Amino acid sequence: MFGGLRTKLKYPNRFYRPDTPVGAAIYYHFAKFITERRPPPLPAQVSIPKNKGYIVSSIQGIETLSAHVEGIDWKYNNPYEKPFLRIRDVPFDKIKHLADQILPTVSAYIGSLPVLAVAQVWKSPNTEDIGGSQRFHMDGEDRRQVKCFLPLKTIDHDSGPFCLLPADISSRVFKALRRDGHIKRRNTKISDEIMTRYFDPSELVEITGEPGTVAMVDTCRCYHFGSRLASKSRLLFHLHFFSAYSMEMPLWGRMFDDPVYGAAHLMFPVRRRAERSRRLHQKIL
Ligand SMILES: O=C(O)CCC(=O)C(=O)O
Ligand SMILES: [Fe+2]
Repeated sequence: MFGGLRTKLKYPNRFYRPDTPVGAAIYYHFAKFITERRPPPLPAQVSIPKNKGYIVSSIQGIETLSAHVEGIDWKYNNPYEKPFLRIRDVPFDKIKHLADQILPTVSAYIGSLPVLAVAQVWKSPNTEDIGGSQRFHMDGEDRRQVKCFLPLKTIDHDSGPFCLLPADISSRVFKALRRDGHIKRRNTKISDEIMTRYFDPSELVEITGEPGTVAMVDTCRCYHFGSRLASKSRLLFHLHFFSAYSMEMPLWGRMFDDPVYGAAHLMFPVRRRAERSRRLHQKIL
């Protein structure tokens, strides 16, 4: 019984998640204040503009994943999967060379050491319209986070691409939606019928590209959707980073018992959490 209470206090977001930009910022600074402080992040060559909340850049070495991806058995459906978005974890040693290239950018943007929450291959058949993340929403894990999308085969307009509204536009839309009583939280899914009243079609950004492209997107600050009905399927590699002060992280009791990753980045799997969620990659980078 006390074990359960202790876990809840460690992960307060399990009973209350402050899912507004202000609420998320307050939580972030609180968690930062009570957890250990770390050296500032390394300077990055590619930076994500704060006002836009996303950038599309290039990356080396994605082809090293080909053999792994070809070997994936997509038949088995695990309970965490959505029918319109099939997900398979990739072992960390197979993706370290990709994480290495992305890390300085993510770290500079988030403003703390990032945690790699997942490294996965995503396959979207784009044959079903179910809802969920196929509708406009923002994510609720943190004040800022970065999701990286790396095409494993060409993604174009007809592959159900990930689409976003830049952070400045999303902020304007969020305030207007809240003012008009449509939503209270960032993560609420919104129909196109309502959403399209609040932005101009020219403001929507479609994330397309060849293998070798990487889109880094703050999904907590940019409205987005993906895997919608389309004539082609979509295959990509996905890396998800949040801050060390994310609501997904324990407030205390972290286990710093694993090797140091890179010069300024500490890595530790938060084992109990990782085991519980079956996310094997949760490391502080
Ligand atoms: O299927 C997609 O591209 C959307 C996924 C999504 O909402 C997310 O990664 O947060
Ligand atoms: Fe999302």
